[in-house]
Amino acid sequence: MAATEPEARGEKTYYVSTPIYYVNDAPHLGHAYTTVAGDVLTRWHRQRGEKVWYLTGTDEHGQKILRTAEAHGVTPQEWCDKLVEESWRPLWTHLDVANDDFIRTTEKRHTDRVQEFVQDLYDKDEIYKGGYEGPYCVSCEEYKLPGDLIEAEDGTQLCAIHKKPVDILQEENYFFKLSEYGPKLLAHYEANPGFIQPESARNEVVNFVKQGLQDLSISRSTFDWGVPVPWDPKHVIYVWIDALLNYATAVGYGADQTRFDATFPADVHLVGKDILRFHAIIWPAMLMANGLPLPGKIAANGWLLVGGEKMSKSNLTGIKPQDLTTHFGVDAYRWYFLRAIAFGQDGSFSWEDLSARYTSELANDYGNLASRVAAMVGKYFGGKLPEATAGGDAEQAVRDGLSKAVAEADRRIGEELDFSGGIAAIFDFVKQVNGYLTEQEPWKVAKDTSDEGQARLATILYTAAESLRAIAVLLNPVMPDTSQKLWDSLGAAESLGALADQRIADTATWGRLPAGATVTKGAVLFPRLEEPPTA
Ligand code: ME8
Repeated sequence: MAATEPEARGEKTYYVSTPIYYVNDAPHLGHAYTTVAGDVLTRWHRQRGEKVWYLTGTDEHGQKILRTAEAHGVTPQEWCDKLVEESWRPLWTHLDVANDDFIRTTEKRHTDRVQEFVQDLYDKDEIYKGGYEGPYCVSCEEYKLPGDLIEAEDGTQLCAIHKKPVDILQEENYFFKLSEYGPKLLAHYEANPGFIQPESARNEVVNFVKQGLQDLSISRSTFDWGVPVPWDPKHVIYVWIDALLNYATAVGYGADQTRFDATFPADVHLVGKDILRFHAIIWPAMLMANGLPLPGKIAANGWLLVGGEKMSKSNLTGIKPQDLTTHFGVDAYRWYFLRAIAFGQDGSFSWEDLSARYTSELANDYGNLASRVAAMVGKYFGGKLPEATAGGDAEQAVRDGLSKAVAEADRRIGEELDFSGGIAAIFDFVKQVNGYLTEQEPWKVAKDTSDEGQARLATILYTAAESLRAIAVLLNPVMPDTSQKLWDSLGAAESLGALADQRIADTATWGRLPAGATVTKGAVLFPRLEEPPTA
């Protein structure tokens, strides 16, 4: 463990959030993509020795949920309780997601504070009563602008995202003076170039704000499934205002000031492109209006596409993560989407690509390296890691390769949220170690029974095992179960302690595994794939 705990050093908690998902249906690959990315990011920062808070949860109010519950003949609360307990929480457990909290917007700890926040805005004259008529997409839970609509062949106006007809709503609502925040938001984007990631998302937001913002309707009076407006309970608070506030209420807003100050604002809000404007425009404006600090970064991931279309709950291309984990295992699943798709870009998923990468990179490159080294330490040294010499150029090249991989993975994953680049850097090192073994041919050196020959064999196998020690640590945020198996097979816990306590900064320090460590063959990391199920 680090000498001083992060709390004692007075450091701000590294706080990462996922969107809180609508519970109108069960989660699909798209939701899991964002949530696993956040899990890898937070696990990485934990291994840096930082204090971390990882928040996810569910968005349970609004018309979309209400209509779904009605269609199923249950109350919205009953519907949400069932979906959360039967589908959402179990999936995150299944995928090894180590979230620190799970907030539901129907919880009192949330609803009370949402009312306080909105009341504060009202008292500060940031909210007024007015009327509005316009096209509304229930799937987005959003009034649409003309540019957000497409026309069906029969002339019906459709939401461009959901391809579903919009409703024309006319309501007397409360409005937040969003239009006043355009210049302040633009100044913030300008002063903080990393605030919106990637660049394309940033440009989209900047252009949108430059066109001028309209005030935002923040209440609804035609249904009551929501948080009542405190000064006028015939209205409920617009589901998006309610939802965005989860990022504050979950970490003690209005309830535990010490905790709030140590955690808020989020360092990274992970979101999909669809909800970028809510997070990069409305949320910062709400915070500015109430004098609260703004988040560090809004990072938008691209779409997972199936057959060229965005995968979604409503268009029935939603594939369940469990369909894949049953076949490929949880770790390969976690690894695949981050490895194969540049974060921030759209990416197509295919069974064939996952299968091919599983076999070549996980089973052949990584799994075989681990099993070969364990087998050779077993065969030639009775399963005790031998004492090594410093070796020569070949060993120096491996040590240099490791230093490079650690620095690059730390920068890319820990700072830039470039998961595919960071994982590629680690796998380049895996390839390098494989290449080292192929060149050094320890199985041939083993035949030389002289002291020199045996010393050389010891050095080669130590170099490979020590490299695997580092690989286990570096891949732990991505594939925790596999890393644990490898850690156990290297006998590392006894000498180095728990895998979760290993620091990224120490990873490149050579010689940590002590001679004499017990190396066992352990479980096969990536078993050969079964034939794919036929449809
Ligand atoms: O928007 N590819 O919830 P939601 C990649 N409740 N990511 C995807 C995806 C896909 N095909 N489909 C979904 C909401 N996602 C609101 C959020 S936050 C205060 C309120 C991911 O259930 C992506 O992160 O519709 C997207 O933004 C989120 O799921 C939308 O989830």
